[in-house]
Amino acid sequence: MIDLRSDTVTQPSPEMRRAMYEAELGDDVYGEDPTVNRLEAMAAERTGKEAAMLVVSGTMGNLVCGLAHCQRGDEMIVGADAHIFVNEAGSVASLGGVQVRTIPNDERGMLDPDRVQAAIRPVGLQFPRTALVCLENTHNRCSGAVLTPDYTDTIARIAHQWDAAVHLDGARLFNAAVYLDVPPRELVRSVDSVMFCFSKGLCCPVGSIICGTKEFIQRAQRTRNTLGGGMRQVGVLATAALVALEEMVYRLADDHHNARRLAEGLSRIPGIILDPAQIQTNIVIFQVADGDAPSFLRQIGERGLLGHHPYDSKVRMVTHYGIDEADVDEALEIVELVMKERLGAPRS
Ligand code: TLP
Repeated sequence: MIDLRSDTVTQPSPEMRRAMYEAELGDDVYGEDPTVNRLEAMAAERTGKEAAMLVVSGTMGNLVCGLAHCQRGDEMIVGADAHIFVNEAGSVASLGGVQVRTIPNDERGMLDPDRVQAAIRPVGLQFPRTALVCLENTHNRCSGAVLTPDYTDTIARIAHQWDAAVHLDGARLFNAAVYLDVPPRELVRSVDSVMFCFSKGLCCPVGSIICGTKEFIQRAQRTRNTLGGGMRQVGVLATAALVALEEMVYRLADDHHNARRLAEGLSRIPGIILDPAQIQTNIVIFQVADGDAPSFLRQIGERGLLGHHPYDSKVRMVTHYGIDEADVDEALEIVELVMKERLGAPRS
């Protein structure tokens, strides 16, 4: 099976498994797990923030940050295609009483600065307080598009002018850093909090982390505990994340190369609609001309290739650790065969 559904399907590397066996452990709810403490210090250093806190998942990281920035009745601005809005079960609204206001994001995952400015509420008894603006880098539903540091600074300047905080869903922050060839701290220099995931392209089995000021992380620790997210000897997971930060970041360039190869090959197959120039990182989203993504996925699945159906008539394929050029070429052969069948052309 060539599994391109997501980079979440990655298996831990042999070094991670070894490190998990040997990790030095303590009770992290007492702040006594030395491996977690080392990981949190390293994550804070990599993002240029004062402190960090390990959480179970990206979803929990975004939620904890949303709850730590916002009070009940506050409003938070997010892009209409943001993972926070689309894929997190309405968590800040249901658990935090936070009103989510969406504005459109363009196909590169960007919010128009003028629209952000216009969406921020004036101060007044009748209005919710705009407490938070969220960005996503790389942008999942926009084919892994990358936001530059300058763009993020522009949005942060607007938000901060009106006393709103900025949170970055950086589930794939390191993909953006590798693509732009900048240190991750440059990408988050103007945001108040960032979440990034170890369990996507960085190949860990579990884990995400949030970073921000010391005061923010102290508040977030209370929120994480409220959600039942305090973990005990969680150094067994943190140690894999340390391996990820030290050894798995630079190989993301291979995933980007393979995604480019996949996108270029797909764009040459009749009936596949895709502009390969749009692919910057490891996510390839395309359309099948007849619009029936579910049956296309069924057909490629029967031949050993898995993709994901994010929405509409779209298909998503994600490259990751464990997928090499030969897998990409085999995936292309399968798609070509299936498309020939779908378009009714005789088999070659
Ligand atoms: N994304 C998953 C699915 O939920 C769609 C995937 O396969 O891509 N932010 C972004 C931008 C994400 O893409 C994801 C996961 C998350 C947050 C949530 O992370 P987890 O799955 O750890 O809760």
